[in-house]
Amino acid sequence: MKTIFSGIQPSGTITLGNYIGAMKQFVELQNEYNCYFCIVDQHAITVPQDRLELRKNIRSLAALYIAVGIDPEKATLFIQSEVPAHAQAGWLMQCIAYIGELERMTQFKDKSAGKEAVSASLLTYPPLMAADILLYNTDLVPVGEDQKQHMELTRDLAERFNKKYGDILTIPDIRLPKVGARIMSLQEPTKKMSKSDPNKKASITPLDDLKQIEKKIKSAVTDSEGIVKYDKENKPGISNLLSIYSILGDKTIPELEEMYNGKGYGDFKGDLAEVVSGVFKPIQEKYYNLMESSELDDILDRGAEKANSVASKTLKKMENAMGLGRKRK
Ligand code: ATP
Ligand code: LTN
Repeated sequence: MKTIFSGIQPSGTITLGNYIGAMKQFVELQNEYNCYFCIVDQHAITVPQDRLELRKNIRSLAALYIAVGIDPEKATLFIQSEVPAHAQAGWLMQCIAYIGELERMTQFKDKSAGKEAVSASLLTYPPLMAADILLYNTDLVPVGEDQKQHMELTRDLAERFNKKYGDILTIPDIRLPKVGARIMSLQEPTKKMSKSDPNKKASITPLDDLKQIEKKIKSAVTDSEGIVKYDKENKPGISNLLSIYSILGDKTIPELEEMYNGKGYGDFKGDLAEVVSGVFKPIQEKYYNLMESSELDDILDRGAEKANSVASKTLKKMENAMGLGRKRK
Protein backbone atom coordinates (compact mmCIF):
# COMPACT_ATOMS: atom_id res chain seq x y z
CA MET A 1 0.00 0.00 0.00
CA LYS A 2 1.32 3.44 -0.91
CA THR A 3 1.94 6.05 1.76
CA ILE A 4 0.52 9.54 2.10
CA PHE A 5 1.75 12.33 4.36
CA SER A 6 0.34 15.82 4.82
CA GLY A 7 0.36 18.54 7.44
CA ILE A 8 -1.65 21.57 8.50
CA GLN A 9 -0.35 24.36 10.72
CA PRO A 10 -2.27 25.08 13.95
CA SER A 11 -1.97 28.79 13.21
CA GLY A 12 -5.68 29.57 13.62
CA THR A 13 -8.96 27.87 12.79
CA ILE A 14 -8.81 26.13 9.42
CA THR A 15 -10.61 27.88 6.58
CA LEU A 16 -12.79 26.71 3.76
CA GLY A 17 -9.55 26.89 1.70
CA ASN A 18 -7.80 24.38 3.96
CA TYR A 19 -10.91 22.21 3.97
CA ILE A 20 -11.25 22.08 0.18
CA GLY A 21 -7.53 22.18 -0.70
CA ALA A 22 -6.37 19.73 1.91
CA MET A 23 -8.74 18.02 4.34
CA LYS A 24 -11.43 16.97 1.88
CA GLN A 25 -8.77 15.16 -0.14
CA PHE A 26 -7.43 13.47 3.01
CA VAL A 27 -10.83 11.99 3.81
CA GLU A 28 -11.17 10.61 0.29
CA LEU A 29 -7.65 9.15 0.27
CA GLN A 30 -7.61 7.46 3.67
CA ASN A 31 -9.33 4.34 2.33
CA GLU A 32 -6.75 3.62 -0.34
CA TYR A 33 -3.47 4.68 1.28
CA ASN A 34 -1.42 4.28 4.42
CA CYS A 35 -1.96 7.84 5.70
CA TYR A 36 -0.11 10.11 8.14
CA PHE A 37 -1.79 13.40 8.97
CA CYS A 38 0.20 15.79 11.07
CA ILE A 39 -0.48 18.92 13.12
CA VAL A 40 2.69 20.82 12.25
CA ASP A 41 3.07 22.97 15.36
CA GLN A 42 6.82 23.43 14.83
CA HIS A 43 6.03 25.07 11.50
CA ALA A 44 3.48 27.36 13.16
CA ILE A 45 6.12 28.90 15.45
CA THR A 46 8.15 30.21 12.50
CA VAL A 47 5.97 33.30 12.99
CA PRO A 48 5.03 34.67 16.43
CA GLN A 49 2.27 32.73 18.22
CA ASP A 50 0.55 33.29 21.53
CA ARG A 51 1.37 30.16 23.57
CA LEU A 52 -2.13 29.69 24.99
CA GLU A 53 -3.75 30.25 21.61
CA LEU A 54 -1.32 27.78 20.03
CA ARG A 55 -2.21 25.09 22.60
CA LYS A 56 -5.88 25.68 21.92
CA ASN A 57 -5.38 25.60 18.16
CA ILE A 58 -3.45 22.31 18.27
CA ARG A 59 -6.27 20.54 20.11
CA SER A 60 -8.90 22.18 17.98
CA LEU A 61 -7.16 21.14 14.76
CA ALA A 62 -6.93 17.55 16.02
CA ALA A 63 -10.68 17.55 16.71
CA LEU A 64 -11.37 19.08 13.30
CA TYR A 65 -9.35 16.43 11.48
CA ILE A 66 -11.64 13.82 13.02
CA ALA A 67 -14.83 15.88 12.72
CA VAL A 68 -14.36 16.27 8.95
CA GLY A 69 -14.07 12.51 8.61
CA ILE A 70 -10.51 11.33 9.27
CA ASP A 71 -10.84 7.90 10.86
CA PRO A 72 -8.03 7.35 13.42
CA GLU A 73 -8.41 3.60 12.89
CA LYS A 74 -7.36 4.05 9.28
CA ALA A 75 -5.01 7.05 9.38
CA THR A 76 -2.27 8.04 11.82
CA LEU A 77 -3.03 11.44 13.33
CA PHE A 78 -0.29 13.08 15.40
CA ILE A 79 1.42 16.27 16.58
CA GLN A 80 4.78 17.10 14.95
CA SER A 81 6.54 18.24 18.16
CA GLU A 82 5.69 14.90 19.82
CA VAL A 83 7.87 13.06 17.29
CA PRO A 84 11.45 14.31 17.80
CA ALA A 85 12.70 12.80 14.54
CA HIS A 86 11.08 15.69 12.64
CA ALA A 87 13.30 18.40 14.12
CA GLN A 88 16.31 16.07 13.93
CA ALA A 89 15.82 15.17 10.27
CA GLY A 90 14.92 18.81 9.61
CA TRP A 91 18.44 19.71 10.69
CA LEU A 92 19.91 17.13 8.32
CA MET A 93 17.86 18.59 5.48
CA GLN A 94 19.05 22.10 6.36
CA CYS A 95 22.60 20.84 5.98
CA ILE A 96 22.00 19.86 2.37
CA ALA A 97 19.77 22.81 1.39
CA TYR A 98 21.30 25.97 -0.09
CA ILE A 99 20.44 29.43 1.26
CA GLY A 100 19.84 30.65 -2.30
CA GLU A 101 17.10 28.13 -3.01
CA LEU A 102 15.41 28.85 0.32
CA GLU A 103 15.43 32.59 -0.34
CA ARG A 104 13.61 31.96 -3.61
CA MET A 105 10.56 30.41 -1.90
CA THR A 106 7.52 32.64 -2.41
CA GLN A 107 6.05 31.75 1.00
CA PHE A 108 9.27 33.02 2.61
CA LYS A 109 9.18 36.18 0.53
CA ASP A 110 5.49 36.79 1.34
CA LYS A 111 5.76 36.13 5.06
CA SER A 112 8.99 38.13 5.51
CA ALA A 113 7.98 41.09 3.31
CA GLY A 114 8.03 44.39 5.16
CA LYS A 115 9.00 42.77 8.51
CA GLU A 116 11.92 44.17 10.46
CA ALA A 117 12.76 41.00 12.35
CA VAL A 118 12.28 37.70 10.58
CA SER A 119 13.12 34.42 12.35
CA ALA A 120 15.79 32.20 10.80
CA SER A 121 13.21 29.40 10.92
CA LEU A 122 11.03 31.15 8.37
CA LEU A 123 13.87 30.62 5.91
CA THR A 124 14.58 27.04 7.00
CA TYR A 125 10.89 26.08 7.02
CA PRO A 126 11.07 24.06 3.75
CA PRO A 127 13.84 21.67 4.90
CA LEU A 128 11.68 20.87 7.96
CA MET A 129 8.71 20.26 5.68
CA ALA A 130 10.91 17.98 3.54
CA ALA A 131 11.91 16.06 6.66
CA ASP A 132 8.24 15.66 7.69
CA ILE A 133 7.49 14.00 4.38
CA LEU A 134 10.66 11.99 3.82
CA LEU A 135 10.67 10.34 7.26
CA TYR A 136 7.65 8.23 6.30
CA ASN A 137 8.85 7.00 2.88
CA THR A 138 5.97 8.99 1.48
CA ASP A 139 4.77 8.38 -2.07
CA LEU A 140 2.14 11.11 -2.30
CA VAL A 141 1.55 14.48 -0.62
CA PRO A 142 -1.97 15.95 -0.94
CA VAL A 143 -1.75 19.75 -0.60
CA GLY A 144 -3.13 22.96 -2.10
CA GLU A 145 -1.45 24.74 -4.99
CA ASP A 146 0.47 27.16 -2.74
CA GLN A 147 2.68 24.23 -1.67
CA LYS A 148 3.86 23.31 -5.17
CA GLN A 149 7.17 25.12 -4.82
CA HIS A 150 7.88 23.55 -1.41
CA MET A 151 7.12 20.14 -2.89
CA GLU A 152 9.52 20.67 -5.77
CA LEU A 153 12.22 21.60 -3.27
CA THR A 154 11.41 18.52 -1.18
CA ARG A 155 11.97 16.34 -4.23
CA ASP A 156 15.23 18.17 -5.05
CA LEU A 157 16.52 17.74 -1.50
CA ALA A 158 15.62 14.04 -1.45
CA GLU A 159 17.36 13.48 -4.79
CA ARG A 160 20.41 15.41 -3.61
CA PHE A 161 20.53 13.36 -0.41
CA ASN A 162 20.27 10.07 -2.30
CA LYS A 163 22.96 11.07 -4.77
CA LYS A 164 25.36 11.94 -1.98
CA TYR A 165 24.56 9.25 0.57
CA GLY A 166 22.92 6.33 -1.26
CA ASP A 167 19.38 5.42 -2.15
CA ILE A 168 17.64 5.95 1.18
CA LEU A 169 14.81 8.38 0.65
CA THR A 170 11.61 7.85 -1.36
CA ILE A 171 10.96 10.69 -3.83
CA PRO A 172 7.40 11.92 -3.16
CA ASP A 173 4.86 13.22 -5.68
CA ILE A 174 2.46 16.10 -5.11
CA ARG A 175 -1.31 15.56 -5.36
CA LEU A 176 -3.44 18.62 -6.05
CA PRO A 177 -7.25 18.59 -5.93
CA LYS A 178 -8.79 18.69 -9.43
CA VAL A 179 -10.87 21.78 -8.56
CA GLY A 180 -10.31 24.13 -5.64
CA ALA A 181 -6.54 23.86 -5.30
CA ARG A 182 -6.55 27.59 -4.55
CA ILE A 183 -9.62 29.05 -2.85
CA MET A 184 -9.46 32.84 -2.80
CA SER A 185 -10.23 35.42 -0.10
CA LEU A 186 -13.90 36.50 0.01
CA GLN A 187 -12.84 40.12 0.38
CA GLU A 188 -9.86 40.24 -2.00
CA PRO A 189 -10.52 37.47 -4.52
CA THR A 190 -7.10 37.81 -6.15
CA LYS A 191 -5.48 36.77 -2.84
CA LYS A 192 -5.41 33.26 -1.34
CA MET A 193 -7.87 32.56 1.51
CA SER A 194 -5.62 32.13 4.52
CA LYS A 195 -6.22 31.25 8.17
CA SER A 196 -3.82 33.92 9.38
CA ASP A 197 -5.58 36.72 7.47
CA PRO A 198 -6.52 39.28 10.14
CA ASN A 199 -9.68 40.19 8.21
CA LYS A 200 -12.12 37.58 9.48
CA LYS A 201 -14.66 38.47 6.78
CA ALA A 202 -12.21 37.17 4.17
CA SER A 203 -12.56 33.52 5.13
CA ILE A 204 -15.15 31.04 6.34
CA THR A 205 -14.24 28.46 8.93
CA PRO A 206 -16.08 25.20 9.62
CA LEU A 207 -16.73 26.52 13.14
CA ASP A 208 -18.44 29.76 12.11
CA ASP A 209 -22.07 29.78 13.18
CA LEU A 210 -24.46 29.33 10.31
CA LYS A 211 -25.71 32.93 10.42
CA GLN A 212 -22.12 34.16 10.20
CA ILE A 213 -21.49 31.94 7.18
CA GLU A 214 -24.50 33.43 5.42
CA LYS A 215 -23.38 36.96 6.26
CA LYS A 216 -19.84 36.38 5.00
CA ILE A 217 -21.02 34.86 1.73
CA LYS A 218 -23.55 37.64 1.17
CA SER A 219 -20.86 40.28 1.69
CA ALA A 220 -18.28 38.48 -0.51
CA VAL A 221 -16.79 40.83 -3.08
CA THR A 222 -18.05 40.17 -6.63
CA ASP A 223 -18.51 42.63 -9.54
CA SER A 224 -21.23 44.93 -10.78
CA GLU A 225 -22.15 42.89 -13.87
CA GLY A 226 -24.59 40.61 -12.06
CA ILE A 227 -24.00 37.61 -14.36
CA VAL A 228 -23.11 34.24 -12.79
CA LYS A 229 -20.32 33.17 -15.10
CA TYR A 230 -16.88 31.64 -14.54
CA ASP A 231 -14.14 34.03 -15.71
CA LYS A 232 -11.18 33.92 -13.37
CA GLU A 233 -9.37 36.85 -14.99
CA ASN A 234 -12.20 39.36 -15.20
CA LYS A 235 -14.62 38.06 -12.56
CA PRO A 236 -12.39 36.57 -9.81
CA GLY A 237 -15.00 36.98 -7.03
CA ILE A 238 -17.90 35.13 -8.60
CA SER A 239 -15.50 32.57 -10.13
CA ASN A 240 -14.19 31.74 -6.66
CA LEU A 241 -17.74 31.35 -5.32
CA LEU A 242 -18.61 29.15 -8.31
CA SER A 243 -15.64 26.87 -7.54
CA ILE A 244 -16.73 26.57 -3.90
CA TYR A 245 -20.33 25.83 -4.89
CA SER A 246 -19.21 23.31 -7.49
CA ILE A 247 -17.05 21.34 -5.05
CA LEU A 248 -19.36 21.41 -2.04
CA GLY A 249 -22.63 21.22 -3.99
CA ASP A 250 -21.38 18.47 -6.30
CA LYS A 251 -22.36 20.26 -9.52
CA THR A 252 -20.19 21.24 -12.46
CA ILE A 253 -19.53 24.91 -13.14
CA PRO A 254 -21.46 24.86 -16.48
CA GLU A 255 -24.41 23.28 -14.62
CA LEU A 256 -24.33 26.12 -12.10
CA GLU A 257 -24.03 28.79 -14.81
CA GLU A 258 -27.11 27.29 -16.42
CA MET A 259 -29.02 27.11 -13.11
CA TYR A 260 -28.41 30.79 -12.36
CA ASN A 261 -28.83 32.05 -15.90
CA GLY A 262 -30.97 35.20 -15.66
CA LYS A 263 -30.82 35.26 -11.84
CA GLY A 264 -28.76 37.72 -9.81
CA TYR A 265 -25.91 37.25 -7.33
CA GLY A 266 -28.38 37.46 -4.41
CA ASP A 267 -30.10 34.16 -5.25
CA PHE A 268 -26.78 32.50 -6.00
CA LYS A 269 -25.18 33.61 -2.74
CA GLY A 270 -28.23 32.60 -0.68
CA ASP A 271 -28.16 29.07 -2.11
CA LEU A 272 -24.38 28.83 -1.71
CA ALA A 273 -24.71 29.79 1.98
CA GLU A 274 -27.13 26.88 2.41
CA VAL A 275 -24.76 24.46 0.67
CA VAL A 276 -21.78 25.52 2.84
CA SER A 277 -23.85 25.39 6.05
CA GLY A 278 -25.13 21.94 5.08
CA VAL A 279 -21.55 20.66 4.88
CA PHE A 280 -20.31 22.36 8.05
CA LYS A 281 -23.28 21.71 10.39
CA PRO A 282 -22.54 18.00 11.01
CA ILE A 283 -18.82 18.80 11.31
CA GLN A 284 -19.58 21.30 14.08
CA GLU A 285 -21.69 18.80 16.03
CA LYS A 286 -18.96 16.17 15.92
CA TYR A 287 -16.29 18.74 16.77
CA TYR A 288 -17.95 19.97 19.98
CA ASN A 289 -18.56 16.42 21.18
CA LEU A 290 -14.92 15.50 20.61
CA MET A 291 -13.54 18.58 22.33
CA GLU A 292 -15.32 17.52 25.51
CA SER A 293 -14.12 13.91 25.44
CA SER A 294 -10.81 12.31 26.42
CA GLU A 295 -10.90 10.25 23.23
CA LEU A 296 -8.84 12.90 21.48
CA ASP A 297 -5.81 12.46 23.77
CA ASP A 298 -5.87 8.69 23.33
CA ILE A 299 -5.94 9.09 19.55
CA LEU A 300 -3.02 11.54 19.59
CA ASP A 301 -0.99 9.33 21.96
CA ARG A 302 -1.46 6.33 19.68
CA GLY A 303 -0.65 8.46 16.64
CA ALA A 304 2.60 9.77 18.12
CA GLU A 305 3.69 6.26 19.07
CA LYS A 306 3.10 4.85 15.59
CA ALA A 307 4.70 7.88 13.88
CA ASN A 308 7.71 7.69 16.21
CA SER A 309 8.41 4.08 15.42
CA VAL A 310 8.43 4.70 11.65
CA ALA A 311 10.19 8.10 11.69
CA SER A 312 12.99 7.07 14.07
CA LYS A 313 13.96 4.21 11.75
CA THR A 314 14.35 6.50 8.72
CA LEU A 315 16.24 9.03 10.84
CA LYS A 316 18.67 6.34 11.96
CA LYS A 317 19.29 5.33 8.34
CA MET A 318 19.89 8.95 7.35
CA GLU A 319 22.31 9.58 10.23
CA ASN A 320 24.20 6.36 9.51
CA ALA A 321 24.51 7.26 5.84
CA MET A 322 25.84 10.71 6.70
CA GLY A 323 28.41 9.31 9.14
CA LEU A 324 26.93 10.86 12.28
CA GLY A 325 27.61 9.40 15.72
CA ARG A 326 28.68 5.76 15.98
CA LYS A 327 27.55 3.09 13.58
CA ARG A 328 24.27 1.59 14.78
CA LYS A 329 22.04 -1.13 13.42
P1 ATP B 1 -1.28 30.34 7.19
O1 ATP B 1 -2.23 31.43 6.81
O2 ATP B 1 -1.04 30.22 8.66
O3 ATP B 1 -0.03 30.31 6.37
P2 ATP B 1 -2.80 28.54 5.58
O4 ATP B 1 -4.24 28.90 5.68
O5 ATP B 1 -2.09 28.92 4.34
O6 ATP B 1 -2.03 29.00 6.85
P3 ATP B 1 -1.62 25.90 5.96
O7 ATP B 1 -1.66 25.28 7.30
O8 ATP B 1 -0.35 26.53 5.56
O9 ATP B 1 -2.79 26.98 5.79
O10 ATP B 1 -2.06 24.86 4.87
C1 ATP B 1 -2.69 23.63 5.10
C2 ATP B 1 -3.12 23.04 3.79
O11 ATP B 1 -4.19 23.81 3.21
C3 ATP B 1 -2.02 23.00 2.70
O12 ATP B 1 -2.15 21.80 1.98
C4 ATP B 1 -2.35 24.16 1.81
O13 ATP B 1 -1.88 23.99 0.51
C5 ATP B 1 -3.86 24.16 1.87
N1 ATP B 1 -4.42 25.49 1.62
C6 ATP B 1 -4.17 26.61 2.35
N2 ATP B 1 -4.85 27.65 1.87
C7 ATP B 1 -5.56 27.19 0.79
C8 ATP B 1 -6.46 27.79 -0.14
N3 ATP B 1 -6.78 29.08 -0.05
N4 ATP B 1 -6.99 27.02 -1.12
C9 ATP B 1 -6.68 25.70 -1.21
N5 ATP B 1 -5.84 25.08 -0.37
C10 ATP B 1 -5.28 25.80 0.63
N1 LTN C 1 4.05 23.95 4.48
C1 LTN C 1 2.70 23.53 4.63
C2 LTN C 1 2.45 22.80 5.91
C3 LTN C 1 3.28 21.58 5.99
C4 LTN C 1 3.13 20.39 5.20
C5 LTN C 1 4.15 19.52 5.65
C6 LTN C 1 2.27 20.02 4.21
C7 LTN C 1 4.33 21.38 6.82
N2 LTN C 1 4.85 20.15 6.63
C8 LTN C 1 4.31 18.26 5.07
C9 LTN C 1 2.44 18.75 3.63
C10 LTN C 1 3.44 17.90 4.05
C11 LTN C 1 1.84 24.76 4.52
O1 LTN C 1 2.27 25.84 4.79
N3 LTN C 1 0.65 24.56 4.13
